[in-house]
Parts: sequence; C-alpha cells; structure tokens
Amino acid sequence: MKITNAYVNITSPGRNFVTLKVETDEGIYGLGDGTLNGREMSVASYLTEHVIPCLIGRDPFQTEDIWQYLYRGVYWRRGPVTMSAIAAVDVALWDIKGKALNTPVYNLLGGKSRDGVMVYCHAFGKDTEAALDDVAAHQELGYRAIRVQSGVAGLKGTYGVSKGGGRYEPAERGLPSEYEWATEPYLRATPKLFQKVRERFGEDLHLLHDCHHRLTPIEAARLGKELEPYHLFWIEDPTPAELQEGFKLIREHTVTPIAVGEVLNSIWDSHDLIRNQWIDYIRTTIVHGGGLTALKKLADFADLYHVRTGCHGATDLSPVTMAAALHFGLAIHNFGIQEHMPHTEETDAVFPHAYMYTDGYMHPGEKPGLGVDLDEALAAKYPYHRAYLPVNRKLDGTLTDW
Ligand code: KDG
Ligand code: MG
Repeated sequence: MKITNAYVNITSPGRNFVTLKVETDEGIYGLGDGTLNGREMSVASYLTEHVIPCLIGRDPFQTEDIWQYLYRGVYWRRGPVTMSAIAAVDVALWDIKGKALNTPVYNLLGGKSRDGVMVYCHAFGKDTEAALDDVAAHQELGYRAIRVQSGVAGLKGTYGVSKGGGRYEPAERGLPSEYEWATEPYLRATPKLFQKVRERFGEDLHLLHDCHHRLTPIEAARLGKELEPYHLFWIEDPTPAELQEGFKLIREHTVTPIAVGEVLNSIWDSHDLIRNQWIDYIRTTIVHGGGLTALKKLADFADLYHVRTGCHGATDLSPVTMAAALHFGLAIHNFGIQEHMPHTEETDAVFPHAYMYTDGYMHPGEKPGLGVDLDEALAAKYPYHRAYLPVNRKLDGTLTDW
C-alpha cells in the first residue's frame, strides 16, 4: 500500500479543528487531528508546506519509521506545532492500518484491557451553590467522576466557568479576552467548595479539580494539604510544569494526587516528573504529544513508576483525537481516566463517529480503524474563525498564567 495524497481540512463548527486526511492507492484513507487551540493555522501550514510532500509514496503501515522520519529526521524537534503535526500523520496512519486489517485500532495497541473507558465530566458554577447543582445534573447523567470548578468571589471570571452560564469553551472568537486573577481568595474558597461537595454527594463520587497552572509550588502544596479530607481523584496543573522539580516541593507536603501534562508535548517534558514519582497521572494528549506511537511509549514509561494516564479531552481536541484516546484508553494497562467534554451537535455532525457514552464510561466502538469520519461537505459550511484562549492578569495588571 502507498500514500497517494494528503490534505488538511480546516472547519469551525462552533470552534476550529484542523484535520489531516491521508489517502492511499487502495482507496483506504485515514484521519488525524492536528488542532492546536488558538494556533491552528501554524499546524495546518506545517503539514501542508513541510510534511505532506514527504509522505507521498510511503507505505502507511510503517508507523514507527514515518514517526522517526518526522521527529528525528527533521533536526528541529518537539514543541506543540511540530508534535501536533506529527500526531496528525501518525493517527491517520493507525486509522488506515486498522481499516486495512479490518479491526478497531485498540486491537493494534494490545487489545482490550477493560470493558469501557471511565471518563470525567466538567461541572461548574458562578458560585458554590451553582457548582453543586451542576454536579447533581452530571451525576444524573451517570458520571462517576466529576471535575468541579467554581467562580471566585471578587473575581470577574475564571478558568472553567462560562461567562453567561451556557457551555464553557476554552477559546473565543476575536482577540484574546482578559481575565483577572488573585490567588488568596481562590485558595480560601476551594477547600470550602469541596467540603460542600462531599457533604452533599458523599464519598463515592470521584472528584477532580483543575488549578490551570495558577499557583506557585508552595501555594499548590497548601491547597493539596487542605483538600486532603475530601479525597480528590486529582488536582490538575497545580503549577506550570516547565520547572519539573517544582513538583517535588508539592509532593513533599501533600498526598492529594497530582495530574499534569496537557501542555506537554514529548516524553522529555515529563521525564523527571515521572521518574521521580512527583505526579500520579500524565495528561499529555495524543494530538499534542506526537500521536499514538509516542503516547504508547510515554504510557509504558509511566507504568514503570505507577503513573497512570488521564488524557486531556477538552472540546478543542477534535472527535478524531477523542476516538484515538478511547482506543488507547481501552488498550493500555495503566489507563487512569479520560476527560470528556462533549462536543457541540454541529461538531458531532461534521465528525460522525462510532464512539459512545454510557453510564460514566465511553467505548470507541467496533468499526475498523478509529471509527470516525469527516463530512467534508458539511465541514465546508463552517469556515475558520481566528480564536484565542484568554489571557490573565493579577489585580495590579501583571500578566500571569491562564
Ligand atoms: O486549549 C486549552 C484547553 O484545552 C484547556 O484550557 C482545557 O485545561 C483544560 C482541561 O483540563 O480541559
Ligand atoms: Mg486542564
């Protein structure tokens, strides 16, 4: 089998998605997601200008060699743009391989290790009461694991809480909006929020919380310690992860489990975090981490250190990544949990898929390959719109982490 053609599709059914379609001489094609939220066109151009010309004529079954060609063979390694482009190719090739062998991708990754992939959803509210009601609504939908985010009194808005009360989207069309941040009220409010959640919902529900990179290590240590009575499944991104040894300090002070990795792109970004056992869950995604070929190696490395996966699954990761993540999560041994932030109906229509949600678990379905398609005629009705993640400033105007 040979690759005969490949091209990038950009569509915006509510938010932007970059999809690579790889075609072969046997009529089988594969899809890969290359979406990088707020920087979509950089991956699209990397693929079109630099990667696609090198793919034509290659054997799509050579997932390992093509991965090495695009990573090791390029001289410039790593980074979100490069790794998302590599992921788009890699996932499309696994899709082709599954279709050609007439089997779901999970069978190529080791076969089923479990019956379903436990997912967590997002509950949020402008204040504690609204957040608690949203937890109740999600529990009704069968979720066994719920991430809880709340507005902070005195701040105009914060990560994970939608402005108008509708769906939360990580990026917004137009130029970046600006939010404000103050650590102290957040640190005071968050343990009280989880105390209330436990009081109302008991001990059985898995509870998660995303700090979204806003704390210093010592602040994160305080939060983790104060959350201990409420037995969280994890706190996520407590501090920016560029300084991997920052997590040592957090770890020395708290037994609240820690999840990191949605902004990491290579195994080297979490090498120290994992080998020193400073984290419990690695959240690197298939799209931003270089594809299934790379994620399998990362998961196997993490397994040696009792670190499990908890892959990023926000709406800016397309249904192609969701499908890949579910095949991956069904197959690998050290799967932990998968984030599930449902896409809009428009997005689901553009990307018809076999994966499904039932009672707190998801399953990739039994279709050969990934089991996800792209309706290009429908996609063409939703042209690209420039969009950005917000920026964040402290109350005195200093730019800080979003
Ligand atoms: O593009 C960034 C978003 O995906 C991110 O802000 C969402 O932190 C996030 C999460 O955990 O889903
Ligand atoms: Mg996050």
